[in-house]
Amino acid sequence: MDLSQSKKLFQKALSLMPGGVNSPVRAFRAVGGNPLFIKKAKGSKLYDVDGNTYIDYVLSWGPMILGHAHPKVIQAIKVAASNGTSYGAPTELEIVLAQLIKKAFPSMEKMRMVNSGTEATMSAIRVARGFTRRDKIIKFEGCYHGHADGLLAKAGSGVTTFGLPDSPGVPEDYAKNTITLPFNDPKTFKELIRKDYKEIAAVIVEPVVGNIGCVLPQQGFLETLREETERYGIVLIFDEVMTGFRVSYGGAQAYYKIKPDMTCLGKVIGGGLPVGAYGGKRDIISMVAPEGPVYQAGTLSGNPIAMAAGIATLKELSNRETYQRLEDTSKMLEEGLKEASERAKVKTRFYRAGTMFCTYFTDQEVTDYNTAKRADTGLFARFFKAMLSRGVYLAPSQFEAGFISLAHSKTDIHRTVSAAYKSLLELT
Ligand code: KE4
Repeated sequence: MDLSQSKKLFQKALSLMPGGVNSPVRAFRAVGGNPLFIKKAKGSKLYDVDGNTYIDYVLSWGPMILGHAHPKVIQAIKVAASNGTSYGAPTELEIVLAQLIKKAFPSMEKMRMVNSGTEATMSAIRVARGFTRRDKIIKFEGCYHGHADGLLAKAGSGVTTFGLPDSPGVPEDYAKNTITLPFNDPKTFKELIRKDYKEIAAVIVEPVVGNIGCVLPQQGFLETLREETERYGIVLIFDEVMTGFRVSYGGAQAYYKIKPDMTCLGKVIGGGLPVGAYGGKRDIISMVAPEGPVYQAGTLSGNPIAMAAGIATLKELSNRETYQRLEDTSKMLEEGLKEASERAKVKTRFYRAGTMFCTYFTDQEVTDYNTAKRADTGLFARFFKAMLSRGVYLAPSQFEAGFISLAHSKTDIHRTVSAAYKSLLELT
Protein backbone atom coordinates (compact mmCIF):
# COMPACT_ATOMS: atom_id res chain seq x y z
CA MET A 1 0.00 0.00 0.00
CA ASP A 2 1.55 3.30 -1.10
CA LEU A 3 1.54 5.81 1.77
CA SER A 4 4.26 8.10 0.45
CA GLN A 5 2.15 11.26 0.07
CA SER A 6 0.81 10.94 3.63
CA LYS A 7 4.37 10.49 4.86
CA LYS A 8 5.57 13.59 3.01
CA LEU A 9 2.70 15.71 4.30
CA PHE A 10 3.21 14.41 7.83
CA GLN A 11 6.84 15.58 7.77
CA LYS A 12 5.65 19.05 6.79
CA ALA A 13 2.93 19.02 9.42
CA LEU A 14 5.41 18.02 12.13
CA SER A 15 7.36 21.24 11.51
CA LEU A 16 4.22 23.33 11.98
CA MET A 17 1.97 21.65 14.56
CA PRO A 18 2.73 19.72 17.77
CA GLY A 19 2.82 16.05 16.78
CA GLY A 20 1.82 17.17 13.27
CA VAL A 21 -1.85 17.13 14.23
CA ASN A 22 -4.56 19.38 15.58
CA SER A 23 -5.81 16.78 18.03
CA PRO A 24 -3.56 14.22 19.75
CA VAL A 25 -5.54 11.05 19.12
CA ARG A 26 -5.15 11.55 15.36
CA ALA A 27 -1.37 11.08 15.54
CA PHE A 28 -1.37 7.25 15.54
CA ARG A 29 1.03 7.44 18.53
CA ALA A 30 -0.68 4.52 20.26
CA VAL A 31 -0.54 2.24 17.22
CA GLY A 32 2.72 3.34 15.57
CA GLY A 33 3.31 4.50 12.07
CA ASN A 34 2.22 7.77 10.53
CA PRO A 35 -1.29 9.14 10.35
CA LEU A 36 -3.01 9.02 6.98
CA PHE A 37 -3.76 12.35 5.34
CA ILE A 38 -7.30 12.28 4.03
CA LYS A 39 -8.15 13.80 0.65
CA LYS A 40 -11.92 13.27 0.74
CA ALA A 41 -14.69 11.11 2.15
CA LYS A 42 -18.05 9.90 0.88
CA GLY A 43 -20.60 7.68 2.61
CA SER A 44 -18.75 5.03 4.63
CA LYS A 45 -15.46 5.57 2.81
CA LEU A 46 -12.32 7.62 3.42
CA TYR A 47 -9.88 8.30 0.56
CA ASP A 48 -6.29 9.16 1.53
CA VAL A 49 -3.88 11.37 -0.45
CA ASP A 50 -2.21 8.25 -1.89
CA GLY A 51 -5.45 7.06 -3.46
CA ASN A 52 -6.16 4.31 -0.92
CA THR A 53 -9.76 3.66 0.11
CA TYR A 54 -10.90 2.68 3.61
CA ILE A 55 -14.15 1.69 5.28
CA ASP A 56 -14.32 4.30 8.04
CA TYR A 57 -15.32 3.37 11.61
CA VAL A 58 -13.98 6.60 13.15
CA LEU A 59 -16.48 8.87 11.35
CA SER A 60 -14.65 11.97 12.65
CA TRP A 61 -14.90 10.46 16.19
CA GLY A 62 -18.66 10.23 15.99
CA PRO A 63 -20.29 13.12 14.08
CA MET A 64 -20.71 11.48 10.67
CA ILE A 65 -23.64 9.20 11.59
CA LEU A 66 -25.27 9.75 8.17
CA GLY A 67 -21.98 8.92 6.47
CA HIS A 68 -19.60 11.43 4.91
CA ALA A 69 -20.76 14.19 2.51
CA HIS A 70 -24.45 13.32 2.78
CA PRO A 71 -26.12 15.19 -0.12
CA LYS A 72 -28.73 16.79 2.14
CA VAL A 73 -26.09 18.06 4.56
CA ILE A 74 -23.84 19.37 1.79
CA GLN A 75 -26.81 21.10 0.13
CA ALA A 76 -27.83 22.72 3.43
CA ILE A 77 -24.27 23.98 3.96
CA LYS A 78 -24.13 25.40 0.42
CA VAL A 79 -27.42 27.26 0.84
CA ALA A 80 -26.44 28.63 4.25
CA ALA A 81 -22.98 29.68 3.04
CA SER A 82 -24.46 31.55 0.08
CA ASN A 83 -26.25 33.75 2.65
CA GLY A 84 -23.04 34.61 4.43
CA THR A 85 -20.93 32.73 6.97
CA SER A 86 -21.52 34.48 10.30
CA TYR A 87 -23.52 37.45 11.56
CA GLY A 88 -22.93 37.52 15.30
CA ALA A 89 -26.67 38.02 15.60
CA PRO A 90 -29.59 35.64 16.23
CA THR A 91 -30.96 33.57 13.33
CA GLU A 92 -34.01 31.34 12.89
CA LEU A 93 -31.65 28.43 12.25
CA GLU A 94 -30.67 28.41 15.94
CA ILE A 95 -34.34 28.10 16.89
CA VAL A 96 -34.87 25.22 14.46
CA LEU A 97 -31.88 23.25 15.74
CA ALA A 98 -32.82 23.89 19.39
CA GLN A 99 -36.36 22.66 18.68
CA LEU A 100 -35.07 19.49 17.02
CA ILE A 101 -32.72 18.82 19.97
CA LYS A 102 -35.44 19.52 22.55
CA LYS A 103 -37.83 17.13 20.76
CA ALA A 104 -35.22 14.35 21.05
CA PHE A 105 -34.02 15.39 24.54
CA PRO A 106 -37.08 16.73 26.43
CA SER A 107 -34.93 17.10 29.58
CA MET A 108 -33.23 20.00 27.80
CA GLU A 109 -35.98 22.50 28.54
CA LYS A 110 -33.67 25.33 27.50
CA MET A 111 -30.18 25.21 25.98
CA ARG A 112 -27.22 27.22 24.74
CA MET A 113 -25.28 26.45 21.52
CA VAL A 114 -21.47 26.50 21.72
CA ASN A 115 -18.65 25.38 19.40
CA SER A 116 -17.44 22.10 20.88
CA GLY A 117 -18.14 19.41 23.42
CA THR A 118 -15.45 20.88 25.65
CA GLU A 119 -17.23 24.23 25.72
CA ALA A 120 -20.49 22.46 26.50
CA THR A 121 -19.18 20.54 29.52
CA MET A 122 -17.02 23.41 30.79
CA SER A 123 -20.02 25.74 30.67
CA ALA A 124 -22.46 23.23 32.18
CA ILE A 125 -20.17 22.81 35.18
CA ARG A 126 -19.83 26.56 35.65
CA VAL A 127 -23.63 26.89 35.59
CA ALA A 128 -24.05 24.02 38.08
CA ARG A 129 -21.57 25.71 40.42
CA GLY A 130 -23.36 29.03 39.99
CA PHE A 131 -26.73 27.40 40.64
CA THR A 132 -25.71 25.45 43.77
CA ARG A 133 -23.01 27.87 44.98
CA ARG A 134 -20.82 24.83 45.67
CA ASP A 135 -17.36 24.18 44.19
CA LYS A 136 -16.61 20.47 43.98
CA ILE A 137 -17.54 18.20 41.09
CA ILE A 138 -17.47 14.43 40.72
CA LYS A 139 -16.33 12.74 37.51
CA PHE A 140 -15.47 9.09 36.85
CA GLU A 141 -12.16 7.44 35.95
CA GLY A 142 -11.77 7.07 32.22
CA CYS A 143 -14.53 9.50 31.36
CA TYR A 144 -13.31 12.28 29.08
CA HIS A 145 -15.35 15.46 28.99
CA GLY A 146 -13.08 17.57 26.80
CA HIS A 147 -9.93 19.40 27.79
CA ALA A 148 -11.19 22.10 30.20
CA ASP A 149 -8.73 22.41 33.09
CA GLY A 150 -10.81 20.93 35.88
CA LEU A 151 -11.87 17.93 33.78
CA LEU A 152 -8.48 16.51 32.86
CA ALA A 153 -8.24 14.47 36.05
CA LYS A 154 -7.87 10.75 35.21
CA ALA A 155 -9.56 11.48 31.90
CA GLY A 156 -10.07 9.04 29.07
CA SER A 157 -9.46 9.40 25.33
CA GLY A 158 -5.96 10.64 24.56
CA VAL A 159 -5.14 11.06 28.26
CA THR A 160 -5.67 7.31 28.72
CA THR A 161 -4.27 6.40 25.31
CA PHE A 162 -0.97 8.11 26.07
CA GLY A 163 -1.08 7.09 29.75
CA LEU A 164 -0.69 10.73 30.79
CA PRO A 165 -0.98 10.94 34.61
CA ASP A 166 -3.02 14.13 34.31
CA SER A 167 -2.13 17.08 32.21
CA PRO A 168 0.65 19.42 33.42
CA GLY A 169 -0.50 23.02 33.33
CA VAL A 170 -3.60 22.38 35.42
CA PRO A 171 -3.04 24.22 38.71
CA GLU A 172 -3.50 22.14 41.87
CA ASP A 173 -6.19 24.65 42.81
CA TYR A 174 -8.37 23.54 39.91
CA ALA A 175 -7.72 19.83 40.27
CA LYS A 176 -8.54 19.81 43.99
CA ASN A 177 -12.17 20.60 43.23
CA THR A 178 -12.49 17.56 40.98
CA ILE A 179 -13.19 14.25 42.71
CA THR A 180 -12.64 11.22 40.49
CA LEU A 181 -14.44 7.98 41.37
CA PRO A 182 -14.57 4.53 39.76
CA PHE A 183 -17.32 4.03 37.16
CA ASN A 184 -19.91 1.29 37.92
CA ASP A 185 -19.18 1.49 41.67
CA PRO A 186 -22.39 2.74 43.33
CA LYS A 187 -21.12 1.90 46.83
CA THR A 188 -18.07 4.19 46.63
CA PHE A 189 -20.20 6.87 45.03
CA LYS A 190 -22.82 6.76 47.82
CA GLU A 191 -20.16 6.89 50.55
CA LEU A 192 -18.51 9.95 49.00
CA ILE A 193 -21.79 11.78 48.38
CA ARG A 194 -23.06 11.18 51.92
CA LYS A 195 -19.79 12.52 53.31
CA ASP A 196 -19.25 15.56 51.07
CA TYR A 197 -22.62 16.44 49.53
CA LYS A 198 -22.62 19.96 51.05
CA GLU A 199 -19.60 20.84 48.87
CA ILE A 200 -20.62 19.10 45.65
CA ALA A 201 -22.13 21.14 42.84
CA ALA A 202 -22.38 18.51 40.15
CA VAL A 203 -21.77 14.94 39.05
CA ILE A 204 -20.78 14.64 35.40
CA VAL A 205 -20.78 11.27 33.66
CA GLU A 206 -20.59 9.70 30.24
CA PRO A 207 -23.62 7.39 30.64
CA VAL A 208 -21.82 4.97 28.30
CA VAL A 209 -18.08 5.53 28.59
CA GLY A 210 -16.84 5.92 25.02
CA ASN A 211 -13.45 7.33 26.01
CA ILE A 212 -11.98 4.13 27.33
CA GLY A 213 -13.49 2.15 24.43
CA CYS A 214 -17.11 1.29 25.15
CA VAL A 215 -18.01 0.59 28.79
CA LEU A 216 -21.67 0.04 29.59
CA PRO A 217 -23.34 1.15 32.84
CA GLN A 218 -24.16 -1.86 35.04
CA GLN A 219 -27.72 -2.29 36.26
CA GLY A 220 -28.48 0.27 38.98
CA PHE A 221 -25.40 2.47 38.55
CA LEU A 222 -26.99 5.37 36.67
CA GLU A 223 -30.10 4.99 38.86
CA THR A 224 -27.91 5.45 41.97
CA LEU A 225 -26.33 8.59 40.49
CA ARG A 226 -29.82 9.97 39.84
CA GLU A 227 -31.24 9.08 43.29
CA GLU A 228 -28.30 10.38 45.31
CA THR A 229 -27.93 13.65 43.38
CA GLU A 230 -31.70 14.20 43.65
CA ARG A 231 -31.55 13.63 47.37
CA TYR A 232 -28.79 16.20 47.99
CA GLY A 233 -29.64 18.88 45.41
CA ILE A 234 -26.58 18.06 43.30
CA VAL A 235 -26.79 18.75 39.55
CA LEU A 236 -26.56 15.52 37.52
CA ILE A 237 -24.94 16.25 34.16
CA PHE A 238 -25.05 13.62 31.39
CA ASP A 239 -22.19 14.21 28.98
CA GLU A 240 -23.87 12.88 25.82
CA VAL A 241 -21.42 14.51 23.41
CA MET A 242 -20.69 11.01 22.11
CA THR A 243 -23.81 9.03 23.09
CA GLY A 244 -26.26 11.71 21.92
CA PHE A 245 -28.19 10.49 18.82
CA ARG A 246 -25.83 7.47 18.79
CA VAL A 247 -27.06 5.18 21.54
CA SER A 248 -30.55 6.15 20.40
CA TYR A 249 -32.24 9.20 18.90
CA GLY A 250 -32.78 10.45 22.47
CA GLY A 251 -29.29 9.40 23.55
CA ALA A 252 -28.41 7.27 26.58
CA GLN A 253 -30.95 9.08 28.79
CA ALA A 254 -33.79 7.76 26.59
CA TYR A 255 -32.19 4.33 26.28
CA TYR A 256 -31.62 3.91 30.04
CA LYS A 257 -34.66 6.02 31.03
CA ILE A 258 -32.77 8.35 33.38
CA LYS A 259 -33.55 12.05 33.35
CA PRO A 260 -30.46 14.19 34.13
CA ASP A 261 -30.66 17.80 35.27
CA MET A 262 -28.38 18.93 32.47
CA THR A 263 -27.13 17.39 29.21
CA CYS A 264 -24.10 18.22 27.06
CA LEU A 265 -24.14 17.46 23.34
CA GLY A 266 -21.69 17.80 20.45
CA LYS A 267 -20.46 15.80 17.44
CA VAL A 268 -23.65 14.55 15.67
CA ILE A 269 -25.61 17.80 16.29
CA GLY A 270 -23.16 19.71 14.08
CA GLY A 271 -23.22 17.19 11.21
CA GLY A 272 -19.42 17.52 11.01
CA LEU A 273 -19.27 21.25 11.72
CA PRO A 274 -18.21 22.71 15.09
CA VAL A 275 -21.28 22.62 17.34
CA GLY A 276 -21.79 21.79 21.01
CA ALA A 277 -24.78 22.46 23.22
CA TYR A 278 -25.60 22.34 26.91
CA GLY A 279 -29.03 22.58 28.46
CA GLY A 280 -31.42 21.20 31.00
CA LYS A 281 -33.87 22.29 33.68
CA ARG A 282 -35.27 25.75 33.09
CA ASP A 283 -34.35 27.06 36.56
CA ILE A 284 -30.73 25.95 36.12
CA ILE A 285 -30.26 27.20 32.57
CA SER A 286 -31.87 30.54 33.39
CA MET A 287 -28.71 31.19 35.40
CA VAL A 288 -26.87 31.75 32.11
CA ALA A 289 -26.16 35.32 30.96
CA PRO A 290 -27.83 37.47 29.89
CA GLU A 291 -30.86 35.95 31.68
CA GLY A 292 -28.82 35.14 34.76
CA PRO A 293 -25.42 36.00 36.27
CA VAL A 294 -23.33 33.03 35.03
CA TYR A 295 -21.28 34.28 32.11
CA GLN A 296 -20.69 32.23 28.97
CA ALA A 297 -20.29 33.55 25.41
CA GLY A 298 -18.87 32.79 21.96
CA THR A 299 -18.30 34.70 18.72
CA LEU A 300 -19.29 31.77 16.51
CA SER A 301 -21.81 30.09 18.82
CA GLY A 302 -24.92 29.19 16.79
CA ASN A 303 -23.03 29.81 13.54
CA PRO A 304 -25.59 29.65 10.70
CA ILE A 305 -23.66 27.19 8.53
CA ALA A 306 -23.05 24.86 11.46
CA MET A 307 -26.71 25.12 12.46
CA ALA A 308 -27.78 24.26 8.90
CA ALA A 309 -25.56 21.16 8.88
CA GLY A 310 -26.92 20.08 12.26
CA ILE A 311 -30.53 20.64 11.22
CA ALA A 312 -30.09 18.61 8.02
CA THR A 313 -28.46 15.80 10.02
CA LEU A 314 -31.09 15.59 12.76
CA LYS A 315 -33.94 15.84 10.25
CA GLU A 316 -32.48 12.89 8.34
CA LEU A 317 -32.02 10.96 11.60
CA SER A 318 -35.61 11.59 12.63
CA ASN A 319 -36.93 9.46 9.75
CA ARG A 320 -38.74 6.43 11.11
CA GLU A 321 -36.66 3.44 10.01
CA THR A 322 -33.31 5.18 10.62
CA TYR A 323 -32.53 3.63 14.00
CA GLN A 324 -33.74 0.19 12.99
CA ARG A 325 -31.36 0.32 10.02
CA LEU A 326 -28.51 1.50 12.27
CA GLU A 327 -29.30 -1.27 14.79
CA ASP A 328 -29.39 -3.95 12.06
CA THR A 329 -26.00 -2.87 10.68
CA SER A 330 -24.46 -2.57 14.14
CA LYS A 331 -25.75 -6.00 15.19
CA MET A 332 -24.40 -7.54 11.99
CA LEU A 333 -20.95 -6.10 12.72
CA GLU A 334 -21.09 -7.29 16.35
CA GLU A 335 -22.03 -10.86 15.42
CA GLY A 336 -19.44 -10.95 12.64
CA LEU A 337 -16.56 -9.69 14.77
CA LYS A 338 -17.40 -11.99 17.68
CA GLU A 339 -17.54 -14.97 15.34
CA ALA A 340 -14.23 -13.96 13.71
CA SER A 341 -12.55 -13.87 17.13
CA GLU A 342 -13.88 -17.31 18.03
CA ARG A 343 -12.81 -18.82 14.71
CA ALA A 344 -9.36 -17.22 14.92
CA LYS A 345 -9.08 -18.30 18.58
CA VAL A 346 -8.12 -14.78 19.72
CA LYS A 347 -9.58 -13.72 23.06
CA THR A 348 -11.45 -10.45 22.71
CA ARG A 349 -14.40 -8.78 24.45
CA PHE A 350 -16.81 -6.80 22.29
CA TYR A 351 -19.14 -4.17 23.73
CA ARG A 352 -21.74 -2.07 21.94
CA ALA A 353 -24.31 0.58 22.77
CA GLY A 354 -26.36 1.46 19.70
CA THR A 355 -23.93 2.49 16.97
CA MET A 356 -20.83 2.82 19.18
CA PHE A 357 -18.66 -0.21 19.94
CA CYS A 358 -15.25 -1.46 21.03
CA THR A 359 -13.28 -4.69 20.67
CA TYR A 360 -10.98 -5.13 23.69
CA PHE A 361 -8.02 -7.49 23.41
CA THR A 362 -8.61 -9.14 26.76
CA ASP A 363 -10.40 -12.20 28.07
CA GLN A 364 -11.77 -10.34 31.11
CA GLU A 365 -15.04 -8.45 31.44
CA VAL A 366 -14.48 -4.71 30.95
CA THR A 367 -16.59 -2.72 33.40
CA ASP A 368 -14.45 0.32 34.23
CA TYR A 369 -11.11 2.12 33.72
CA ASN A 370 -8.99 -0.47 35.53
CA THR A 371 -10.41 -3.47 33.69
CA ALA A 372 -10.19 -1.59 30.37
CA LYS A 373 -6.53 -0.86 31.03
CA ARG A 374 -5.83 -4.62 31.22
CA ALA A 375 -6.42 -4.88 27.47
CA ASP A 376 -3.37 -5.82 25.40
CA THR A 377 -2.62 -2.52 23.60
CA GLY A 378 0.28 -4.12 21.70
CA LEU A 379 -2.03 -6.73 20.21
CA PHE A 380 -4.58 -4.02 19.42
CA ALA A 381 -1.89 -1.99 17.60
CA ARG A 382 -1.00 -5.00 15.43
CA PHE A 383 -4.68 -5.64 14.73
CA PHE A 384 -5.21 -1.96 13.85
CA LYS A 385 -2.37 -2.01 11.32
CA ALA A 386 -3.45 -5.31 9.80
CA MET A 387 -6.97 -3.95 9.35
CA LEU A 388 -5.65 -0.71 7.87
CA SER A 389 -3.62 -2.68 5.33
CA ARG A 390 -6.88 -4.41 4.37
CA GLY A 391 -8.71 -1.10 3.88
CA VAL A 392 -10.49 -0.84 7.24
CA TYR A 393 -9.91 2.35 9.25
CA LEU A 394 -10.46 1.79 13.00
CA ALA A 395 -9.90 4.31 15.78
CA PRO A 396 -6.09 4.37 16.33
CA SER A 397 -6.35 3.48 20.02
CA GLN A 398 -7.62 0.58 22.10
CA PHE A 399 -9.32 3.18 24.30
CA GLU A 400 -11.56 4.81 21.71
CA ALA A 401 -15.00 3.79 20.49
CA GLY A 402 -15.76 2.80 16.91
CA PHE A 403 -18.83 4.14 15.14
CA ILE A 404 -21.27 2.97 12.46
CA SER A 405 -23.20 5.15 10.02
CA LEU A 406 -26.32 4.85 7.90
CA ALA A 407 -23.96 4.64 4.92
CA HIS A 408 -22.28 1.39 6.06
CA SER A 409 -23.60 -1.31 3.71
CA LYS A 410 -23.91 -5.06 4.22
CA THR A 411 -20.97 -5.38 1.83
CA ASP A 412 -18.91 -3.05 4.06
CA ILE A 413 -19.72 -5.23 7.07
CA HIS A 414 -18.89 -8.47 5.25
CA ARG A 415 -15.57 -7.01 4.06
CA THR A 416 -14.80 -5.74 7.57
CA VAL A 417 -15.52 -9.12 9.18
CA SER A 418 -13.46 -10.95 6.58
CA ALA A 419 -10.55 -8.51 7.09
CA ALA A 420 -10.90 -8.96 10.86
CA TYR A 421 -10.69 -12.76 10.62
CA LYS A 422 -7.55 -12.61 8.46
CA SER A 423 -6.02 -9.91 10.69
CA LEU A 424 -6.74 -11.88 13.87
CA LEU A 425 -5.19 -15.01 12.34
CA GLU A 426 -2.02 -12.98 11.73
CA LEU A 427 -1.86 -12.26 15.47
CA THR A 428 -1.89 -15.91 16.53
P1 KE4 B 1 -14.78 18.23 21.72
O1 KE4 B 1 -14.29 19.41 22.51
O2 KE4 B 1 -13.64 17.37 21.21
O3 KE4 B 1 -15.79 18.58 20.64
O4 KE4 B 1 -15.61 17.28 22.72
C1 KE4 B 1 -15.01 16.84 23.91
C2 KE4 B 1 -15.73 15.61 24.40
C3 KE4 B 1 -16.61 15.73 25.46
N1 KE4 B 1 -17.30 14.66 25.92
C4 KE4 B 1 -17.15 13.44 25.35
C5 KE4 B 1 -17.92 12.28 25.90
C6 KE4 B 1 -16.26 13.27 24.26
O5 KE4 B 1 -16.11 12.03 23.72
C7 KE4 B 1 -15.53 14.36 23.76
C8 KE4 B 1 -14.55 14.24 22.63
N2 KE4 B 1 -14.23 12.91 22.22
C9 KE4 B 1 -12.93 12.72 21.58
C10 KE4 B 1 -12.82 11.26 21.15
N3 KE4 B 1 -12.87 10.34 22.19
C11 KE4 B 1 -12.76 13.65 20.43
C12 KE4 B 1 -11.60 13.29 19.52
C13 KE4 B 1 -10.43 14.18 19.72
O6 KE4 B 1 -10.12 14.54 20.88
O7 KE4 B 1 -9.80 14.51 18.69
